[in-house]
Amino acid sequence: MHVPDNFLGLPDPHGTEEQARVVILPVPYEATVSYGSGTEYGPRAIISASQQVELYDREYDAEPALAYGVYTAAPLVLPAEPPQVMETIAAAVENYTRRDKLVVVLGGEHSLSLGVGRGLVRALGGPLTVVQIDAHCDLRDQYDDTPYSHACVARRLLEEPGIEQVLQLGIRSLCTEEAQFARQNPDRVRIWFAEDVHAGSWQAEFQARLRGRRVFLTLDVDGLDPAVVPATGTPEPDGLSWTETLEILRLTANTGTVVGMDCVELAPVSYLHAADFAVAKLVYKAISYAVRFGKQGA
Ligand SMILES: [Mn+2]
Repeated sequence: MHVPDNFLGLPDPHGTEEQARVVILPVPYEATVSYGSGTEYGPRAIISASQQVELYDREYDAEPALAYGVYTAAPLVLPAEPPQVMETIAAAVENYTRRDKLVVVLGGEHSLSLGVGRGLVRALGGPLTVVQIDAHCDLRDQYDDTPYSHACVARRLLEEPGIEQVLQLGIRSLCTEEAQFARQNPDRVRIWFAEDVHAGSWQAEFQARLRGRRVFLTLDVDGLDPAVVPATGTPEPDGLSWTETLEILRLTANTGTVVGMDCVELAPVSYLHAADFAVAKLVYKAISYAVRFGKQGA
């Protein structure tokens, strides 16, 4: 059987731009990777793997994607310099968001989230809360002599007009500068380390900080345990389980309003296709939560 080459392999009209509530925007951007490379092949690997994901979701006893529709756009063509890259991403995200689409950017390295957040604020205005699943805080002011490094993206987002706060979950690794910055800016940065999530002690304050807020969800796949997603540039031991990650995504979407998201830092390896598949399935779950599939008004 011929499978259409889009996210989830959706047949028409569920995969058409006109019908779809959701737009998958591949952004194969890689410029400042510091350890393992290959994130530019992430979008292609996620889309290919997604064609093996069952449309039927046991949690809903339904095929959610057929109800809301998912259009897969062509990969974004990017200029050379990071400031222009961010503007190109922001323009595309703004355009789809203004047309009432939920944009899901597939990366690529994490620095591209600056463009995504900027585009969302331009389309919707502020304030916007960033929910970041990640092994790393990405709060450095500079890294490898550039402010556009993947290691700085949360710091850059906090400098954007309209970005109110960043809530980080799954963190295992940070530097002195990042620890100090977080300590000095408690209203704008809240970190829940992986062990906080394991202990189940994060939900009450997380919901309090999120309730009634609009959310940009940025999902760095290294936030998950490398047993689930081994194919990523800067892996860290421990991490969020599959179940914990789904709980975070579910609570985020049910407490705030997810207005856009990205999924970054998959660096596919041919014999580690379990990683591609896990990420594809995770993106599908995150979308169904974000559009509040099956809930009143959805
Ligand atoms: Mn990151």
